[in-house]
Amino acid sequence: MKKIHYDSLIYFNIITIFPEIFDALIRYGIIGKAIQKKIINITFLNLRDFSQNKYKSIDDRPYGGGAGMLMSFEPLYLAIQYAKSLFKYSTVIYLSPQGKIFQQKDIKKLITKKKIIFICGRYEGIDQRIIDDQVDEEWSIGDYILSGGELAAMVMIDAISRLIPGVIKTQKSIQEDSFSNNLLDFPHYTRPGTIKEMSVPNVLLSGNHQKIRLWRLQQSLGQTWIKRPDLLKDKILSKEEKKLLYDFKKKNKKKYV
Ligand code: 21W
Repeated sequence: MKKIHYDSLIYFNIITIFPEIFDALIRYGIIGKAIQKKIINITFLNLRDFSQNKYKSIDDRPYGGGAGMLMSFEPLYLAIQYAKSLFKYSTVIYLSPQGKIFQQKDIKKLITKKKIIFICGRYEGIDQRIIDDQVDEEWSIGDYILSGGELAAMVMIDAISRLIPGVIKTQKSIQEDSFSNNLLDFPHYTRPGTIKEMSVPNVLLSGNHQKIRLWRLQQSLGQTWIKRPDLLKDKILSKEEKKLLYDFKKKNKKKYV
């Protein structure tokens, strides 16, 4: 095997009370491989190690009262300072339901950052003064309630890492990924050719690559129109794409209109 050197190394530093949760991300699959290959680097700071009291507590009561706890100010502040000293010129990201919703198009900008510190909140969140004074960007992964920021950090790290050269084998599979062209994927088929009287579309067996390309593009446009019409609203279609979608709609009129 040829060894290739990538200098596009990106450093993710994660501040969390549950570093073990990240085993799911760092031990398996594409991200696990990328860490082994040293294309990406992930380190953890366990917030409990920064607790100054004898109980090692990392939660505290909110001023103003009410249900639920907050993360203690001091350990979190100390952890951030330590992370910043280890990884100079880092971007500090706080994962929270109040953040901007993370989308594929946001990765372009995030990938230019060489060092990112993720703060994973637990309980009801963190002191606002840390957000105001220490956090550069606040991100959410969607409108649903999670138990903390760890899953969100894993989602962002996974999505960002996939676009780093060398993490995924071929640039082609990145290009062909759903969302890179703002369309849903086309249907895929593998062996057997026929099962329970369901057969693979003939065009895929034709060997005619131009025809196959057009069929797949038409399916992508059609499936997007059926399942995610919101994605088509912002998309400018070429003449060819307009025709393909028009024909798809005509063929599927009875089924969907
Ligand atoms: C969820 C903490 C809800 C606090 C209104 C006023 C990080 C997350 C998280 C969490 C609340 C992300 C309330 C999508 C997420 C995260 C923990 C607030 C009561 N509501 N992206 N008070 N969803 N969530 N709960 O939950 O840390 S990124």
